[in-house]
Amino acid sequence: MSSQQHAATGRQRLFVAVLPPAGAVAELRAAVVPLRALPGARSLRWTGEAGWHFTLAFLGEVDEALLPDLYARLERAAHRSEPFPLRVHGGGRFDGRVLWAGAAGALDALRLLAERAHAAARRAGVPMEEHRAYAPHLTLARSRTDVDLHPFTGALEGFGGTAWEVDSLSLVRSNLPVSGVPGEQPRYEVVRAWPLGR
Ligand code: 3AM
Repeated sequence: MSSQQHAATGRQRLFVAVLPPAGAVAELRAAVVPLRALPGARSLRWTGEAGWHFTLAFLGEVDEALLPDLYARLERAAHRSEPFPLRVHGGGRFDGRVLWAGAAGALDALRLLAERAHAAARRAGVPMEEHRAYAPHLTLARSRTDVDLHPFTGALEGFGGTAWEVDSLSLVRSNLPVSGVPGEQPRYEVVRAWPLGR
């Protein structure tokens, strides 16, 4: 979506996420290369590594009038959480539709940060869906139809990335494609990021 459209609609599609650093992305990229050569890989829509993230809370279309309060509350949520270690580890799937890489490390801290981000958005007036059990995942590929993702999750089983220190919380805008080209991906843009801890 262009900035002109943002101005016209006064709404932005947003989510809160933890972004892996370049080193973690490079390791995961190397692990994903053989997956993309597996039978059936071509029928999946693979996410671009520039947009790889662990979603903490999906906010949907947010009225821009809510943004100042949302920023303030997310900043406070970030300050309440101390930095914690995380690494990309293994993988899984949501049915036959979504293939993802998993996480290991201080998952309780990640979960707590997700809860705080969710609560911050709700208190800022964003109509949030009920907070479901948080499943840490980094989406690698999606399918429009149910497919057997076991070969892909199996290939990811042994993968364990190097840990890094999660030290910031990011608010990301998802610019949906307007080209009409089938399979085109949304473009993600970090709107703001706040450091964890004090
Ligand atoms: O990359 P992941 O899978 O973590 O799936 C969407 C993506 O998450 C998710 O928000 C992230 C950025 O688009 N998403 C999109 N629509 C959603 C919805 N209605 C949603 N999550 C929950 N409810």
